[in-house]
Amino acid sequence: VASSVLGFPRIGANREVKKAVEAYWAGKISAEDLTKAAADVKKTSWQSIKERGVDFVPSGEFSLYDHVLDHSAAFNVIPKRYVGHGLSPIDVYFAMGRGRQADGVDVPASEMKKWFDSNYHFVVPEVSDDTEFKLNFNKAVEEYQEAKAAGVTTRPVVLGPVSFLVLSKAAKGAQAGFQPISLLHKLLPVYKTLLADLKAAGAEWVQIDEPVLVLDSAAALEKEFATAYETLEPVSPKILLATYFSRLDSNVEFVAKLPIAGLHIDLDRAPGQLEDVLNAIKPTNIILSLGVVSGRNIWKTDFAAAIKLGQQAIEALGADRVIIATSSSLLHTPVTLASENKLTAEQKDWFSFALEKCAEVATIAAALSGSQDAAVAAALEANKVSITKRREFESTSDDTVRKRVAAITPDQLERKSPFAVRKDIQAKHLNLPKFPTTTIGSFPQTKEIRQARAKLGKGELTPEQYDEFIKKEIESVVRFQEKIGLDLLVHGEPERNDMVQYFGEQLSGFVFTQNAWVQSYGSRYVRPPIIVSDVSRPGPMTVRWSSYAQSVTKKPMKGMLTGPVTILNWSFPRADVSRELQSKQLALALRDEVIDLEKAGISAIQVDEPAIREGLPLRRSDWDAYLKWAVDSFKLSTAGVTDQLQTHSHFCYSDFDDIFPSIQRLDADVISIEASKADMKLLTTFKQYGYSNQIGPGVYDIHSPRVPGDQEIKDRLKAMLDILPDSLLFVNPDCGLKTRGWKETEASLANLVAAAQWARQTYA
Ligand code: THG
Ligand code: ZN
Repeated sequence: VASSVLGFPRIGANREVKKAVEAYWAGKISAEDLTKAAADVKKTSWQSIKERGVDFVPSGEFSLYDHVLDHSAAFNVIPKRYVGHGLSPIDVYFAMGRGRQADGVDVPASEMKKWFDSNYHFVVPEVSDDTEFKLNFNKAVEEYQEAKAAGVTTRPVVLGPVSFLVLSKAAKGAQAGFQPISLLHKLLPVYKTLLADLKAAGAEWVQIDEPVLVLDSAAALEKEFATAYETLEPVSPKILLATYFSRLDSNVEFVAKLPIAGLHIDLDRAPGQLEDVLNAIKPTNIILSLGVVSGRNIWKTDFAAAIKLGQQAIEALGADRVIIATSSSLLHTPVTLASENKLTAEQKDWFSFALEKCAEVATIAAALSGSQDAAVAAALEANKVSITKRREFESTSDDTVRKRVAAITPDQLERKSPFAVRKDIQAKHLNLPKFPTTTIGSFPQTKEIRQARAKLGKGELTPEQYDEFIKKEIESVVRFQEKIGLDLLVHGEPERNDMVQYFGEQLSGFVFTQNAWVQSYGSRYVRPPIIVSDVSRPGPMTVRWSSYAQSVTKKPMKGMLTGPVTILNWSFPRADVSRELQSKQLALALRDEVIDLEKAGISAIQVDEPAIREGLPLRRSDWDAYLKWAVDSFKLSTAGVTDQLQTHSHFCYSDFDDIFPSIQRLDADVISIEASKADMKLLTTFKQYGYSNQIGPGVYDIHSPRVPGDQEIKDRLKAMLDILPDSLLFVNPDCGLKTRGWKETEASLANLVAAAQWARQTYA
């Protein structure tokens, strides 16, 4: 039984790659320096994976920005707007990822989308009938050779042609109704060259990722898969077809007929699929790679449970047809537990990060191979002890919280009166003008704010000094908003780092890491908190800051919270209880916070749920169950207030078509959405569904430093009012302002306020 890892984090144990990439952008290091920094990290990763006893070490999945973008650049899928500026290939690559505004070049970034149900974003390829695929470079071969020179023979990884096209979108100007997958026959010759070169370079195997195989939509792509793999197999190294994040379901029927040498399935997310898959591939020669070590979570693998699955596969297929693997790439886990110095020994014993997971697959494979090695026996024994201790810890629960969740009643999910009644009560109470202006919550996180937080961490500022600093920041943000003329104010969130981290730190049931960075997009990383036990709120989390902010102004102040579903999605969740239970516990903690905010005199509260869409299961048959508890959790957290309190929510990703009825069911008094990019199509959807509550479609895009002109904002408002009733419209930017500078924030918001004033006169 062999062992295998599907992919590895790119950042480097000390964030070397992130730092080098950002230094390159800042003009501080050369392209050669960047290549060298990346080469060092790759070499260390390959060697460390191999040292832990892994048979199939991945290469080629490393990236300076995003692996989907790497494929687009390699296949010449480069939108015209990036061409002809005289940029070097690496600068064209980065321009596609993050846009470029310098030396007379002004091109926006390509669209990013969430990678399946993860918090990782990929850069969406843009294709049309005009796309001229060619192989600009062969990263798979280059990194195979690079690893070989470092003494490691790897199994290169490429994203499969069907997934590449399914994840692509039609380029601007493509014919109406154009489907990217229609380009398969044009793209396959490029893959043929890529794979033939890989074989010529000596690669025995190649891992071809086709994650779209776990989607319902793949059922209609049987022909495309057959064409692709019948074309590629004759020239390719042996193909391991990798699927992950969900189950194959009936797609396994046609997958088993493909000319592939191996198939990888995710048994972390979908252990129930093993039997079906075994039955389907038993009559073939296909080797099965069992994804038993989670690539999405950080809990130590229960070896006994994994070995059981392995044995089941061995019984059906024989030991030489079974591989033990990570469930997906380890991209979604932090590099190593060795960098954590603040976790207790007990906590450290619960977890396993990427490097530790490499040792896990090797040990499980060795055990299944009948190894008599003393080190393997010791590792098995140690795992048994760790898992037993963790189970003991997990069996302790917070009875108060458990009972409270069990006692949730339907009336706790509903506001006292329907929206139509609440709306008038709130209008009187808040005294907001028509077309009220507001912002999404955060204001620029300046260098001074980040420095103050760092100083607090190092003990260079006392908590009292830090509090004074934050109060001053809040007061100045309030004065700024009054001066600009905004109606519903916010405190600006200077006290928060990452919002999920901020709330996790104030709740019990979470633990924190120092270095457990996970890539979100490009050079941006997050450090997800880890939920380890029942969640509760030891005390108010935001009341102090919100009520201070309210105390320095007569205008209404909006309280700012992150919703239960988003906190859950952007944390590493427990694996011993359901996501539903964790979400409800978070919801109760937030419910108490919302009630306390109202008691403290706050009259509007925003509970953000930007991750509600990304948490949607990949298989449609699982949607209803998720949406039920996700929406209920939001309602539970927000419905404990009086009718006069105005609840808000915000969604960063406007991909709502699938979940529209659930957005309505949230029953937030006001929602703000990212509509500035998606044009007006989204609003038409809202109208079609008859959305009845108030709505603030972003009137400008905050993801760019560009200042929108006031006429531009007026035009947007006009277009919105063609679709939505004027009594329901709020005026706001499309997301929080924390990544922006003050200068453009001031100019943009001034134009926003002017446009709202114009609308009040025009639509009086
Ligand atoms: N929090 C979390 N996940 C998220 C977002 C978030 N996922 C989606 C979206 N927002 C991603 N956006 C960002 C934006 C900025 C950063 C990360 C994700 C960022 N990170 C800093 C960096 O990489 O340098 C580190 C921040 C820190 O010090 O904590 O700027 O808002 N959980
Ligand atoms: Zn947002």
